[in-house]
Amino acid sequence: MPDPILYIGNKNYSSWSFRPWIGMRVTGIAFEEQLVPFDMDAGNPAFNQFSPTGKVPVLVDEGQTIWESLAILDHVARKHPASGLWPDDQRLRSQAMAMSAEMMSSFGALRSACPMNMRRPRSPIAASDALMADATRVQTLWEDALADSGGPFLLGAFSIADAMFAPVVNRLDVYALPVSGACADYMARMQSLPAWQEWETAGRAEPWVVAQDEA
Ligand SMILES: N[C@@H](CCC(=O)N[C@@H](CS)C(=O)NCC(=O)O)C(=O)O
Repeated sequence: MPDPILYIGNKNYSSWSFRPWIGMRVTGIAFEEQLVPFDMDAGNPAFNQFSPTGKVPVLVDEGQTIWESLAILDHVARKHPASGLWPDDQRLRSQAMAMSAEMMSSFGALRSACPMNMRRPRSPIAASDALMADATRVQTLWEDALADSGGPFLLGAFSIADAMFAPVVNRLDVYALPVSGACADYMARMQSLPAWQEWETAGRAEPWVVAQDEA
């Protein structure tokens, strides 16, 4: 059976693409990568050739097209239970799902004011109350999970929860938002993963600049 194909956008900017990519890479799930760069002016017409929503990421596995980052992670986690992407423990699995669902549905101020940007020089931006509230909630979530699990990742071993929050690690870092010691340590652990380094190095080397994502 051929490896599934993961369609992604620019590594510098595409936060939703980063989530399944790092989840699969860290846990050693094989896939073929197809990077299709953003064409924001034209509304990304190329994405419509493989994506039912016109968005990335998309996974094509055994003829099935799976869209939405969390659905892709769920698909590969169930297919590869030894990956630990979904923790074995029922309690931890529910926590991973709750955290991932909150990531999908929340943090609008953080997401819009601070686009993921792998090559952005670290510098602060004017932070609104809504942005600070999002940054505080994320850190409460991380601190509680790390204290409960003992680390080194949110739920102990690397899981879907870490993959879903990976772009937030970049955002808190490059926009120099205030972070607690426990969160700074967690961010450093994520950023030193070989998979993270591989993605970031490739993102930094990309030639494309998307003006609207340069906050
Ligand atoms: N909820 C979707 C969000 C996907 C998404 O918004 N992807 C962005 C790239 S990070 C995209 O394709 N944008 C292109 C567009 O909206 O035209 C997911 O989790 O996969």
